[in-house]
This record gives sequence, C-alpha cells and structure tokens, in this order.
Amino acid sequence: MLIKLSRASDCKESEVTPEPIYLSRRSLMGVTASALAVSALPSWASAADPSRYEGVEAGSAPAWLNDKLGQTRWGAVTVQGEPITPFKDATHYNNFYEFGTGKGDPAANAGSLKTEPWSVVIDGEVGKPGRYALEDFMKPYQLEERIYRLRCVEAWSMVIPWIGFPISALLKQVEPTSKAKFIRFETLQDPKSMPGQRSGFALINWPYVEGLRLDEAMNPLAILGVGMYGRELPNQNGAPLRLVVPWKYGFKSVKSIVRISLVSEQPATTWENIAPSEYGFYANVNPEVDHPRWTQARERRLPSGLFSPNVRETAMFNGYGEEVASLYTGMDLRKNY
Ligand SMILES: Nc1nc2c(c(=O)[nH]1)N[C@H]1C(S)=C(S)[C@@H](COP(=O)(O)O)O[C@H]1N2
Ligand SMILES: [Mo]
Repeated sequence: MLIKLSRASDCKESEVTPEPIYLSRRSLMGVTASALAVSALPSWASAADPSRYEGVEAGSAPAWLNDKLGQTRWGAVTVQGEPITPFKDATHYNNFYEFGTGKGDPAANAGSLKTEPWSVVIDGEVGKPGRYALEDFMKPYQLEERIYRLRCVEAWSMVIPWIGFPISALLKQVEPTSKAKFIRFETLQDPKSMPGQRSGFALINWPYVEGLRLDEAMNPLAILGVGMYGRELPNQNGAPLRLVVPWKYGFKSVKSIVRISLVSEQPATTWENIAPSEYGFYANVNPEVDHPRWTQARERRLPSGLFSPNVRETAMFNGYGEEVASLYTGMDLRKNY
C-alpha cells in the first residue's frame, strides 16, 4: 500500500525493530509485578517518545493476533506536535451505546463481549462475497500504526495510536462490482452480551450501522482498526474490528464490525436516522457548520478538566484537508453536513 506523503499527517517510518507490549509481557512470566508495569512499555516506543505508551495495560489477545500485531509497521502516520492521549482516557471515556450511554459504561460493561471467535461477512456488490474468520479476513494485510486525531461530534477530541489496515486493501481483495457506490458497516447485534441492546429506552434501532461513499473508503486515511497503543483493541474501543475515519466525526467510526456490504445506494445510517437535522451522512469535521445545539468551532482535547479544560480550535476536516478535501469538490458542505 502506497501512502502519499503530506504535511498534515506527516509520514514517518520507524527504523526501530518493534517490541510490542504483549511480547514484553510474555517474556516476563515470573518477574515481579512492578517490573512488569515498567516493561509494559514497548522498547521501540520508549526510544521514540517515552511518554507515548505510559500506563498502557497489556492485552490478552489470542496468539495469532499477537503475531499479526507484532508485524505492524510502526509510526506509519503520525500527528506532529500534539501529545498522544493517555491510554486511561482513551479507554475510559467512550461512546459505545451497546454498553450504555454513560462515558464510563463501555469500560465497565464491555467485558461481556466475546471477541474470539469472530467472523466477518462480506456481501452485496462484490465479486468475492463470503464469511471469514477474523484471522483469515486480516491475513492478507500489512498492519500499520496510524496516529490520528479523533473528534467526536460532542466537541471533545483525542489523539490515538491505532493499528489497522487501509480499507482500500480490503476492497482490492473483494472486488467491488461496477454497481458498488457505497460501503456499509454493521456492528454485532447480541443483546445477551450488550446490555444497551436490552434497554427499553434505547433510541437506536440496532444494529448500529455506518457507511461511506466508495471513494471516501478508498482514501488512504480510511482504515479498519484492529489495535491501539501497541496492543489489540480493548472491547470498549470496538474490538476486534472497527472503522477509523479521522476526518469525520467519531460516530462514523463504527465499532465491533460483523458485516461489510458493498451497496449501490447511500445506506441509512444510525445517527442520521435518529436525528437527520443534527447528524448527516457525511459528518465531516467542519468548524464552520455548527451542530443545531452547540458550536463546532472548538473542542475539548482530553484529558480535560474543570480547571484545565484544554480547549482548542477545531480544524476543517479535523486537520486532514490536504488528504481529503478533493473528495468534496463542488459539494455544498453546509447542506451535506
Ligand atoms: N457500534 C457503535 N459504534 C460506535 C459508537 C456506538 O455507540 N456504537 N459510538 C461512536 C462514537 S459517537 C464515537 S465518538 C466513537 C468513539 O470511539 P472510542 O470510544 O474508541 O473513542 O465510536 C463510535 N462508534
Ligand atoms: Mo461521538
């Protein structure tokens, strides 16, 4: 996969041989707990920026996934001059309504999600439809670390080091037909493990669905995430497979994906269905188009507290305009919000 170099999301290949978190943990069996905590830092990361992976908890991924993560191309895309959000914030301040609507609910409740075994269905307008075990689904792709800003429509933001692969690589494999114009993603529906889906008050018509225009999905920045902070995805962040589209509001980045469909019509998506005047299909980060109930000109960068709210200006396309603005040439972004 060729990624175009550009200033806004500076590309930097790491020369350092990576030693991800799970490896250090594995080789430390029998060593004291405090030594373990220190060594949970991947050594390559501490060489580059010691603060980067501080406080990261080691995961418990299956061996095949750890092996795959170990082959990641580290630091493929980075954010310059903005610190990475602490692991604790990225994993304890979440939106994942399947596990509750409170920011702490996903961390508290997502332990019930069973991510192994996991399978993904590819269907619709493709030459090669099928149902794949996640391991086989991921096998063809080189994983890359992508450090991206994440901007929620609720006006908070983070900087997260994802691990994933470009959707364009997947599309090459499954061969969309000439009728394919959009790509639709569906989250797991399983009320037994997802308490939010059992709630009588849920405003979402499950399963959670999101979608992209095909050319948006082909953009090199659009990835399917399988890990973060040098390890597998924690359940609350959308394990074992989620979308990451950094120039769009966070709600586009659908979690725990079980089905990917190539379709000819623009799919009906979850938040657009709930409140079409507030949440559009495109949902591109745009400081000039306010949400009907609040401004989108600014954002709170986490960690953010009462006495240090850490407010910053929101950038057009979340700072990824150089890469994505051409997708929207000639479109009125006030109408297509
Ligand atoms: N299935 C599903 N995916 C989802 C959501 C959700 O409620 N359900 N919330 C979205 C929203 S609003 C945001 S901001 C991001 C948050 O991702 P994070 O918790 O990993 O930061 O996930 C998105 N993906
Ligand atoms: Mo969000």
